[in-house]
Amino acid sequence: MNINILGIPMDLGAGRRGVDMGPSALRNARLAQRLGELGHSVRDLGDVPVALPESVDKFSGSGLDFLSPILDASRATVERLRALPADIFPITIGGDHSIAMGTVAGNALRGNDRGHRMGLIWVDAHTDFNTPDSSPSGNIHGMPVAQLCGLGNPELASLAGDWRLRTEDIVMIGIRSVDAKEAALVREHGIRIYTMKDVDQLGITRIFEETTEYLSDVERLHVSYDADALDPSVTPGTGTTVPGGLSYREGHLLMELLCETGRVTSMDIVEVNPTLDTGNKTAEVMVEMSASLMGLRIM
Ligand code: 4U7
Ligand code: MN
Ligand code: MN
Ligand code: MN
Repeated sequence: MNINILGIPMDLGAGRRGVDMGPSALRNARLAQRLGELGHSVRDLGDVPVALPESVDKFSGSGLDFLSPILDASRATVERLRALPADIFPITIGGDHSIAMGTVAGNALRGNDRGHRMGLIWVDAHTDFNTPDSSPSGNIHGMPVAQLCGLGNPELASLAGDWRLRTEDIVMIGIRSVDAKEAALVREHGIRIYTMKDVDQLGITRIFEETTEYLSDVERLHVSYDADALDPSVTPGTGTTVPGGLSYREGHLLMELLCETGRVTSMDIVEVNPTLDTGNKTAEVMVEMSASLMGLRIM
């Protein structure tokens, strides 16, 4: 496969600094080489420009912290991705999870200006379905999925023009922290969610089977993998850890099974923050997760 890596060194959407170093940490953990060893042809496209928080006015956008520079970086992400040929598998590396507004929109528009029907598998401790009104923190990395569905801020909602992610094309896995108003929104919009309780009760295999069946009609499939989906003992280097996450094997198994379907067309790796890590452990684990999705087999 032809894989293109695109870095988005964004920390404007998160409450703490350091996640902008995620792309460096993942490159340092040999992401491109690891995928190359699996037989893929890998090209690194470098980084999308992202403003430094020190160099911009935090309140320049209407009401949301760092709205203007996040819009700029998201629009640049959409343009980079939509220009890629259809046979490319993009791996976008963050950066905080606000980058998914641009990555999902850009991948949806790739090869079709009106946008493909896109399935989204959101692997995360959080549902990231806040709107500016529901958010307790005001941090945009807690809002990308709602924004992609057209809720919340109208500028962030129209990164792909009129294209919208359909609420019935989303599956979330690993969930264990949802804010009160956010929970009401997620229920109202009928998002398919597998909490950690479901992971314990059903197991990843059953969840995988239900997920692929549920998303059987979509044209493209994007996996957005937040490092905090995994247990903090596995991925300590991330800003919003929540105990009781996916085990190392559960995280891998989900990627291995998704790989076998041959249906996944793009992926994000997000929320790796080397300033909070033990060595470069979190980036190394996330590189292995992406290798599993791209065909790594035990034997
Ligand atoms: B991440 C939070 F309030 N829900 O909105 C919020 F708990 O991309 C956390 O999943 C969001 O890491 C976490 O700020 C965003 C909070
Ligand atoms: Mn997230
Ligand atoms: Mn999260
Ligand atoms: Mn986080």
